[in-house]
Parts: sequence; C-alpha cells; structure tokens
Amino acid sequence: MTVKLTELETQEALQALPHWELRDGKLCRDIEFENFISAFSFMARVAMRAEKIDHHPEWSNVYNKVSIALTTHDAGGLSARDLALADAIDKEL
Ligand code: H2B
Repeated sequence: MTVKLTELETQEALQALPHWELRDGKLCRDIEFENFISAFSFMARVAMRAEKIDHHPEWSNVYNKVSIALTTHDAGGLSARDLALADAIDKEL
C-alpha cells in the first residue's frame, strides 16, 4: 500500500512543480502542443516511462491538447509516486 501525502507535503510538492495544480485532490497539468502528432508522441513517451515506474496517468487528448490528472488509486489520493511521474512528464517536454 502506497502512503498518501500529508497536506503539508502536498503544498511543498506544489511549490516544486510550478506547472501543476491541485484539482479535486489530483495533480493536474494541461498542455497544448503544435499539432496532434506532437501531442501523441509526447503521450507515447510518457506511456513508456509510466510503465517503467508502474504508475499511470489519468489523461485525455483532443487534437493538440493533453490533460493530465495524477493520483494514486492504491493510496486514495496523492503519493510520492505522483510527484515522480509529474517530474518524469516535465522532462518529456
Ligand atoms: N497507477 C496509479 N495512478 N495508481 C495506482 O494505484 C497504480 C497505478 N497502481 N499503476 C499500480 C499500477 C498497481 O495496480 C500495480 C499492481 O502496481
């Protein structure tokens, strides 16, 4: 079972992730790309990373936009695994 972050840990994490915000207790980022293929190739790269760390995003894509929401289902909220994935996602941009 993965441990859920405390309120303080969550606030500290948000300081370190300026492109991310909390929505409904999930760590969210919306990204706009130049076109569909840029958006989709980003998703493919993130999918490979997510699989490697066995932690997967909730996300959707419409043409050149990707909306991401991170949460840890096992923890019933945010965990360090979401922070690691957010970091990995930022590195793919
Ligand atoms: N991804 C996310 N976002 N939350 C989880 O709780 C989760 C996951 N659990 N990916 C993992 C896979 C779990 O099902 C496996 C067995 O480790």
